[in-house]
Amino acid sequence: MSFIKKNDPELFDVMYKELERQTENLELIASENFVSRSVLEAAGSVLTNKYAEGYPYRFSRKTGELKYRLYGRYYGGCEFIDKVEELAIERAKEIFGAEHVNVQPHSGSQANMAAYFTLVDPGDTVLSLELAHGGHLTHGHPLSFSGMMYNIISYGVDKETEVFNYDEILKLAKKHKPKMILTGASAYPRKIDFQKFREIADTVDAKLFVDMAHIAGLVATGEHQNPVPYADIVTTTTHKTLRGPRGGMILCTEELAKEVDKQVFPGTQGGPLEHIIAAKAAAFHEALQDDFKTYQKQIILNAKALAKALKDNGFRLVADGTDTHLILIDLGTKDSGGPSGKKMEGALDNAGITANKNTVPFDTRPPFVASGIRLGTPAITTRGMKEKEMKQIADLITEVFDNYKDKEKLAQIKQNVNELSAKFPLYPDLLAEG
Ligand code: DSN
Repeated sequence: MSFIKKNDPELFDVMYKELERQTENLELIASENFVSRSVLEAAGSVLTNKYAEGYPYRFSRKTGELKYRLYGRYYGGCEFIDKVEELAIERAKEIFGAEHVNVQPHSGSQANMAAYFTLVDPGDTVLSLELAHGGHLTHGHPLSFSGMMYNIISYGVDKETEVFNYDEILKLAKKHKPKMILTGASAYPRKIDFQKFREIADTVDAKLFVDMAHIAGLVATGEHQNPVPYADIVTTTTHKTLRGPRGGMILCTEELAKEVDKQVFPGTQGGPLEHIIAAKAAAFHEALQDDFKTYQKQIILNAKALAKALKDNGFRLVADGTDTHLILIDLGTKDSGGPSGKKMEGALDNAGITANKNTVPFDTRPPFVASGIRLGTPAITTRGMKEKEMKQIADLITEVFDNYKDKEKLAQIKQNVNELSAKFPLYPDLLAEG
């Protein structure tokens, strides 16, 4: 950041403070991660200068076949940009075994919008996961385009087990006859059976759309069932377990390729962010290496170890634990006397532990207060932490819970948090530039 430091100290100051925050704190937000220097370099490269509306390929008018470099761009000078985007596409296809990939969505929400536009028409019925049971805004929240444009019928988790009851989802599908079924979650700690969802979709002749944003890294290395063989369209972000830059991506069948591409550009976006697409290519290269498998395995080992230690310390976990990267602590209702999700998030922040409040299934509090805390292990696993540190982190979280009103105590806990973080250096050369 030496140029910003020299030319714009005001901006440098806050950027450097954010670097310190990421370095010193414990990052437990389940959807965040720390990218490699290669990904950072690509995201901060001259590729940001280039307009490249269109694609590095065109569908042949005669056969419909997709061909690379047939002047699918609306601007000149795209010969190297084309190669960058091809690399990202081909690597993503190899990782997930997809017939067609669009790497241009600027975000997960935009990828989801293009998927809806491809598969359903305004007013159509969509069976989708309830936000309070782990779904995402774009899965049908009334204030999102998805809730505004479609007739959303929500399914949730079973009240007893807090996991999906596929028989109940089938019943809902038979009753409402949706044109599309959507699954994938932002706060569901257990594995999802995409094959079962396909069977349900086939029973009612619906399309299946899977948003695998949270688990894409686990899917990439076989730690979670791959939705690609089962879904008509799969979307993902690239910055969560997949550990790439902030962005989105769509994977689909050859049959839907043309329509998906049309709905991304010009349907919902203009010029692609080619520097981010280069960073996606860099991350996909990393995802194809052997050590990425080790990393994804450790994410789950860490999540299981953290879940066990939290349970041993007396916390109740939604769905009784995890088999992914994510844990949802139920802090109890207002009457049980503990902090709300909002208060616990604030107390954790004061202790240098970053996490987010989250509703739990059948929550009695509104989403901005919530009764849960969502935790995830992708970022701390990237730092090199293992099962031993998970026990320490569970104890630190427990101390915060027990002292959530005591600012002084929280400041003391923060010192222990910072000591633990310091043992696992992050971006040391960037820090040295300060
Ligand atoms: N905001 C994301 C998350 O934290 O899960 C969802 O895309």
